[in-house]
Amino acid sequence: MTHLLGKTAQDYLRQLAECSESETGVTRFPFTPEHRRANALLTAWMEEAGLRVHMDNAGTLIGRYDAGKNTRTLLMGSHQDSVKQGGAYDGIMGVVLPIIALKTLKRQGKTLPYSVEILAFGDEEGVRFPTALVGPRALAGTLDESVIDRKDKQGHSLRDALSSFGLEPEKIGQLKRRPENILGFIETHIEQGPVLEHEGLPLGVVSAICGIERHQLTFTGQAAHAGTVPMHLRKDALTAAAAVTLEAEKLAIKLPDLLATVGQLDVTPNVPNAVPGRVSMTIELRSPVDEVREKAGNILQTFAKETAQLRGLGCEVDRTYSQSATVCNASLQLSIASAIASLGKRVFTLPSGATHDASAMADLTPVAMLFVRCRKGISHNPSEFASEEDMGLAIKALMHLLSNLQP
Ligand code: HGY
Ligand code: MN
Ligand code: MN
Repeated sequence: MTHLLGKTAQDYLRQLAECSESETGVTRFPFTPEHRRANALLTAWMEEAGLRVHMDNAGTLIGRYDAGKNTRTLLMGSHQDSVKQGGAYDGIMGVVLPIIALKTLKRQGKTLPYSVEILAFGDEEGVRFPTALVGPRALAGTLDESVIDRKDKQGHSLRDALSSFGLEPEKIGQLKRRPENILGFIETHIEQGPVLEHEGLPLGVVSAICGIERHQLTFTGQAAHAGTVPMHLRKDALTAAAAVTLEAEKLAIKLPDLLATVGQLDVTPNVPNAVPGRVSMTIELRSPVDEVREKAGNILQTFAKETAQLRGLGCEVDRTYSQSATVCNASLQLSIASAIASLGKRVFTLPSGATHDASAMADLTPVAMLFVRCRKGISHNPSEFASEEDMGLAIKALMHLLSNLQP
């Protein structure tokens, strides 16, 4: 049975991986034709599991098991989107596994004393638009609606993307849920790191999720001929960006619990024989301690401005996104731990250095996460992999949890 459940999960995830813009790995950005195709598959499977399906105005696909009036609702799920050339499990596996768990319980004739909604959020990765977590923030009532006017690289605003997806962004404010009606949010996710594999365990309980922030920096100098302008007369935007990149690395090595990444550089004109006149770059900072992350963000913004001034460049800095660290709910952690123990597996607890929809959901309701072992700890990469066996066990754990949760 466990094997069959895992096989179904692998089959669903294979089909979803085909909803990708790239041939290598999975590239599925929010509010694109690939997102639409993935939603069509998810809708069919949700309906097969007996769920009533709709999409809310923040682009979250929702499948509801209704236990009747006056019942509270357990929320489950994760995100449908991927990074560029990412894997087939990050996010979407956390939508697929609870669907299969509910479908199996239905087949067994089991009913639950509370309602359940499975959520497939549109945009967790924040790769297309310089914002993320719009879906869960809308539910929590924490969405800063000005982010809806942020634009992707092609100049399309999130507002236009939502509208062309058939949604009404002006109604996002109405999505806020009442916490008293919600039992909690359980997110199942591939670990994305090597710890469970190292422990020889298929599943883990997440204790806490790190915080994150992103900055967009733009240096403006002067594009110039690489052979005629002496070094001391240049206004090179890329050397400034390089200085900031190294400073971010230095700071993250010095401060405990800080990770800093410069993952994106857009260089203009980006040719070998011109001094770069303009560079736009991102800095992403993560820490389990919010104060450390916020302090590092301020230090790096100041450093960028000082570097620009010293080099006679223009500099714009913008903290485009931030999400504080989250501690998972103790009682829901225990429910996940008992579900794992019921499978005869050792209970192991670990923190998450990746961020998740659960971080934003924590502003609405208690959250907890079930991690599934990740082959070689590789994620955000086409070779990301979770085995059928491990996913089968995760589905069994979710079924145990659903069957034993007190409303
Ligand atoms: O970037 C992250 O931590 C996550 O995969 N969204
Ligand atoms: Mn990811
Ligand atoms: Mn993810």
